[in-house]
Amino acid sequence: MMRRGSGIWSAVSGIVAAVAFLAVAEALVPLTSPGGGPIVAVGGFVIDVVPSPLKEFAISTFGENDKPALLIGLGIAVLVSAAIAGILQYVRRPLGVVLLAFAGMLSLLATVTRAGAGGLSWIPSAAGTLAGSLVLILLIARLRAWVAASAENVPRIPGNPAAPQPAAAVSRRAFLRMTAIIGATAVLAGVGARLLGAATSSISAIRDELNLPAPRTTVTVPDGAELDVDGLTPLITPNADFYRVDTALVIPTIDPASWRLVIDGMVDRPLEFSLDDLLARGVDEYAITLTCVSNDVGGDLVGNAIWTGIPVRDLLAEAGPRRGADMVLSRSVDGYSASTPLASLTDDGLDAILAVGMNGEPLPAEHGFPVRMVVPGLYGYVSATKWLTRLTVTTFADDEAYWTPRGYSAKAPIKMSSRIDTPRIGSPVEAGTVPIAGMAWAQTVGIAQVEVSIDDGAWQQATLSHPLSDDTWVQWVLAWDATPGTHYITVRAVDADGERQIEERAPIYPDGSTGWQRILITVT
Ligand SMILES: Nc1nc2c(c(=O)[nH]1)N[C@H]1C(S)=C(S)[C@@H](COP(=O)(O)O)O[C@H]1N2
Ligand SMILES: [Mo]
Repeated sequence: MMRRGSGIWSAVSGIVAAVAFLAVAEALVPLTSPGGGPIVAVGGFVIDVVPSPLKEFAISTFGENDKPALLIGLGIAVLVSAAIAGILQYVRRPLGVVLLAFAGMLSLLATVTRAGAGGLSWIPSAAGTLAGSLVLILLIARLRAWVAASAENVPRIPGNPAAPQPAAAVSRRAFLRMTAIIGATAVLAGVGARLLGAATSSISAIRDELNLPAPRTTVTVPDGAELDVDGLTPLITPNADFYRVDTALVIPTIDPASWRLVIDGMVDRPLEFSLDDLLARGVDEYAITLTCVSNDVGGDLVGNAIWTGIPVRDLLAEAGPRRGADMVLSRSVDGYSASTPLASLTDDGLDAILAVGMNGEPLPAEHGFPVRMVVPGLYGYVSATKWLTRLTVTTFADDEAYWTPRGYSAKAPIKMSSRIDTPRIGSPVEAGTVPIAGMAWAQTVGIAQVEVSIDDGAWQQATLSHPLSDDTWVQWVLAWDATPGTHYITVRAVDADGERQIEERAPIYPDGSTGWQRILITVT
């Protein structure tokens, strides 16, 4: 039986109980599970179980904001379930506590099964469940007392029929005061714990202070490598603008002093390296264009950086891969993994590297600090493991990477593509000579030609920038005599082997998109 108002107040009690749960849990996280508490674990769990098409949708809809969007969605789910738990507890004890304990159990499971979870990582969820249940029981008991008191037939004060019944007023005040105190304390404690955690995780300061050795060889951008066209993507993508794609809800923080790389599996000599071990070998610069398999035709999940690193082949040669191995499973501290053909990592002609620097700085945290892999010509998800911690030499038959059971191809070379950066759809241009310009890439092979067609007319040769290397994209430009009206512009590329970019559209799933980009432009 619910009375007017008691529904809302029981929902509020549920929400206050959930806030108490989260505050107690998050306050214990720094002490017990530095890899992340219930929020991070549940979010990570959702990311891992969400079907691939939904994940594609999230990346294409929210882009770089896919993680905040997930957190907001989770937050709404928690609020709604908490309100339901409150109402349930009011209507039928102890159903609300049962629901809360069930949610706590799920968060505990998500926390202890997370990669890198320690022996104490169950504590925040367990303590949170205890605190939340206690708050829920207390608040709902007070609420019931208030409702019961209001229902009692106490004689009204003569002459003032509107004055509340004394017993009801007392129990009402008791409920509201307790709700406010617990709610405020929980919010303060939760926020305080977060701030304290942020202040003590000084990885960004350590990163800023890390001095990489000077590279033995550097990449210089030759004259003519960069075209000067308004609206054209720069040849080298600044770190701040570099696309980011990963499954990490919070960026892993790794202390470079305790970081180790293990090489194991089918090798004669398992090896372990510290960051100093790697840096002492000497570093060189490599220009490599990274591409995400989720990059659709005309998309921007592609970026070009000058990476500082060391060749993977040298390390593998010391470990001595055994006969029969054909894959290296690279693993991140957060449980992510990628399957890279062993041959791509041992090939003398291919600069597969462990990168420690990006455009002259230590790797930014979101791009894999302190060490990630970069392999020219392979999509990021099968090669570019960030926050790298282990290379296991194995076989495609025996092992699979994060995305493989989720339907993506175990092997995925980057498909040649070309893109129009300017003019842009939705931005009309004035009639006259208009530069059409963009980027084209066919990593490891190189781009030989870019062709542009206006209104499906004859293909015209665009002028190419001088390529930095076969592993990077090139810029292209074509002067167009634009006449008023609407026009279609189509672009396609030819690689250095004489292969033409595939015209037929293919979706991202399962191994990358194909198709020529065709845009409609208005000329005024
Ligand atoms: N640890 C980890 N590494 C990862 C991923 C990931 O989810 N986790 N995503 C991969 C994918 S799909 C791509 S495209 C590249 C993107 O690298 P960036 O974020 O530095 O651009 O990282 C790869 N490395
Ligand atoms: Mo990707």
